[in-house]
Amino acid sequence: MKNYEKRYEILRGMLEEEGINVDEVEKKLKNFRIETPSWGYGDSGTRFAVFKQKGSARNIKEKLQDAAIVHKLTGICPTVALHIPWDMYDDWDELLKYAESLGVKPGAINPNLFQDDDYKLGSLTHPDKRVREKAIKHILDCIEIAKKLGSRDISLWLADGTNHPGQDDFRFRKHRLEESLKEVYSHLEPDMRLLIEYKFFEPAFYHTDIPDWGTAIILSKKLGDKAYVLVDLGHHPLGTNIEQIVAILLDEGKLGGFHFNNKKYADDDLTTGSINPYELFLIFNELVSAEQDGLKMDIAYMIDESHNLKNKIEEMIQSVENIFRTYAKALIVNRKALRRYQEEQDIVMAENTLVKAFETDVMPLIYKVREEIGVPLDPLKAFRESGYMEKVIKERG
Ligand code: LRH
Ligand code: MN
Ligand code: MN
Repeated sequence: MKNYEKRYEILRGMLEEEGINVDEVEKKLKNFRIETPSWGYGDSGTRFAVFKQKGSARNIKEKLQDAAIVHKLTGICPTVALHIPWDMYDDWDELLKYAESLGVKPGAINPNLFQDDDYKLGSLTHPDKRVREKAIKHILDCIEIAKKLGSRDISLWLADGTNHPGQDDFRFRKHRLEESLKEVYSHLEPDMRLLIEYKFFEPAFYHTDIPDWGTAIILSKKLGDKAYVLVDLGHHPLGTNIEQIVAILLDEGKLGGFHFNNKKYADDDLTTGSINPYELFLIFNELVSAEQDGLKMDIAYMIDESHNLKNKIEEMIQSVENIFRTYAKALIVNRKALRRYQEEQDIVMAENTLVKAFETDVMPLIYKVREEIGVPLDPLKAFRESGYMEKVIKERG
């Protein structure tokens, strides 16, 4: 890897032969940013147990420290999503300064409307107005926190739903949701955005109030220009064509962001790209294609994972690597050839054009970019050699 130059020259030559502007690809890679989640650095678990790891972050400051080392080693993760009240703090100005001193900043603010007994039957959709008002108030508090921290996005996921047919009225709940969201939306600052995250099941097992992208886009269209849809890769039924959803949302100008992770069965929150890397590639293929076609888009690329077995910081770096590498692969798709094969209805060659990019080893491009932005060529190795984990295990006990 140290002498990657030869591999780089060969790859560059091959890509240029295909008419791909390698300087442009490298520029795009340098500008790419991924947000990591505070909750990915703390101890988490399954429904059955929480597994504690030595040295894992115990509070928001320690989570920011871990996010900062990920950014230092990768160069592309300068912001950290916060979850409120998990990351509640009494002096936001001080926290912001602390984050900046580490070289990172708070990113999306995620209101938590799923861990209070009051929300057993719903939050923004709850039959009781008093509970709905409490949920709205929590989101408004989050908007205030976002203002203090300079965060633009409020990322909203609701656990609302029912477990039993007949438990509540679908349409009434929809009306309550629309009314509550309207109230929240009216408090956004002009440059703020509301990202509406859908999920088809869990924790409710009969119906969920925002089960899919269709419901999320209807809500965001009714609300207005500051409301967008957030796609969490783990939130679909098995077999769903996520890349098509991405394409439709892009075409409608309503894709606001991603929660990256990977699933095998349910909302598994596993390492991004670890179970179905080709799906991740096809998603990025839609993003790059839309961008090259000049579509207006402003997308928050965020990771939403809980790391239970692997070392949390290592799994975060691994996820960032997988996302970055997959983006690079999508950037080298020969789009002119693809379009031509589509027009000629040459299905085999059209498909092979995608597969060729997916199977190309793009690491030399990534090494080049890393060298130029001054980060280690191999962030995971650098992390293991840094002594960071040993240090925090001592400090955090
Ligand atoms: C729900 C979800 C949502 C939450 C996060 C912790 O499954 O994806 O984004 O905020 O997990
Ligand atoms: Mn999510
Ligand atoms: Mn999830």
